Amino acid sequence: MENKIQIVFATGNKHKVKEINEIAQGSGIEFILPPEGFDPDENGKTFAENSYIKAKEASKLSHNLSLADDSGLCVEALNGEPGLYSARYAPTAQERIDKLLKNINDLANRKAKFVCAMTLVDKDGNILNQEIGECHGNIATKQAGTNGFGYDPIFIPDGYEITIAEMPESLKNTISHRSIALNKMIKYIKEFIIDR
Ligand code: ITT
Repeated sequence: MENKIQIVFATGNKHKVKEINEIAQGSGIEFILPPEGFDPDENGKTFAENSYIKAKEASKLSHNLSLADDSGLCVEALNGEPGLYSARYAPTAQERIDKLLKNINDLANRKAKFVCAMTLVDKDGNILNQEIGECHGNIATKQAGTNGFGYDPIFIPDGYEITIAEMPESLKNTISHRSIALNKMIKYIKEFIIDR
């Protein structure tokens, strides 16, 4: 059996862990949830800063290499909103979608991007590497599909005519902001940690 190295993935969002383990298949890395009590104060001013806050908190609890992602949807016509506040834009996932569709209602410019910043820290919380991934597209006029999570039902990536929630998850995982950032991070982990 393949001997995998384990890295804590500092999140409370189970969809993210599922996605990153699918993206990381064959890399020799397994991402595991942080220990109980993981509850970081995400008060950073950028995606990168928040990903560092989460990774550092997970390394403090687990004494293990830890990776975190902070991500969100930035809508051009709404000055980048909900952006850093994507998870806190409204109380539930459906209310967040409804609010975004209402706010963008009659705006012609529907351009948007998903952004994912990742930070990898060592067992003492020192930053080893940071990466960014972006996925550009447009906000749909109405929601469609049930795959994925969050704003996937209203985001149509460039080059496609369906929302991410209408795609098989295997396709999302080849084009998403998270897969772009993670593939760069995996390259770093292989070169500087596994093959060192
Ligand atoms: P953790 O902080 O515990 O990792 P979270 O869901 O709160 O979990 P973020 O603070 O990074 O994560 O917020 C990201 C939000 O942005 C997330 O809740 C979704 O609403 C949205 N989002 C991020 N990536 C997404 C994706 O791949 N598809 C759809 N929505 C996404």
